[in-house]
Amino acid sequence: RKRENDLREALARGEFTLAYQPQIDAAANRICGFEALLRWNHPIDGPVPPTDFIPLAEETGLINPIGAWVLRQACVEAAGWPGRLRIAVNLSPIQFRNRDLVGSVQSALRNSGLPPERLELEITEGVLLADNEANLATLHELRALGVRIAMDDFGTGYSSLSYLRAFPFDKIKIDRSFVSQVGESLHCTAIVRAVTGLAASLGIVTTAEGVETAAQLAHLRAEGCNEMQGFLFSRPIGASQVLDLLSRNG
Ligand code: G
Ligand code: G
Ligand code: MN
Ligand code: NA
Repeated sequence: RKRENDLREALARGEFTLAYQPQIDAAANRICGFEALLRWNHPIDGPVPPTDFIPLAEETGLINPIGAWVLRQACVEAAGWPGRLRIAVNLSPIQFRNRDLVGSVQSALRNSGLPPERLELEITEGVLLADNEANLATLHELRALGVRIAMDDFGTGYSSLSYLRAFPFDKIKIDRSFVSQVGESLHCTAIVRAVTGLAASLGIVTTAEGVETAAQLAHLRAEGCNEMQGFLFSRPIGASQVLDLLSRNG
């Protein structure tokens, strides 16, 4: 398929960039980190949405070299940011089948000089599905490097609670589908309350994803959610805009 061949060439042709979306510490009301989001600018078709090309990259195994590039690039860019801002990088479950994952993370840290505690790896439930012992071992190896591990899209899987027993996550990202209706749907509000309460009692930080309105923010604050991410604060922005933003916000 044409798109597949294009994707194969995209890395070498330098068609990928990273966009960064700020994460805000709710108590301090300050940016505490950014999530790196992959962008592909196709030379003819223009920007291709990640929801289109990431599944293709996963099917073809191209997600491994692409994911290694994302780790390197995100760490290099974050190492140039002032202060102790964190950088969150999404990992595909497919990357866990690759024996080089831990090495890729290690070399991204070494080459960039980024302190490991400033790197956060976001994983989805697919990684721990079916009591995957090898993946669990990999998670522990990653943790041993000193990086942080976040559970992404929390609440959308089949047995998210069993994952919390299987691995001591540093952070839970409450899925946008709950956040979008917090304060409007009694069910969503109750779920957000339960997740933030559970996380707090386990010593796990919570981040709300997809915060779009001041009303959502107020409800999430009231429920004790620690960090906010969403269009209310900022869309994902380019690396140079990140530097502008940080120089303005001190
Ligand atoms: O902002 P956005 O449209 O970029 O993200 C769409 C989806 O693509 C999200 O589910 C996000 O987690 C995923 N995604 C974005 N960047 C990466 C990446 O570098 N690696 C992986 N595996 N997924 C990513
Ligand atoms: O799956 P993951 O959470 O990694 O992907 C983040 C995705 O959510 C990206 O596509 C990003 O652009 C998108 N996103 C970030 N903030 C918002 C928001 O406030 N509203 C909506 N609808 N999407 C958002
Ligand atoms: Mn994510
Ligand atoms: Na998510």
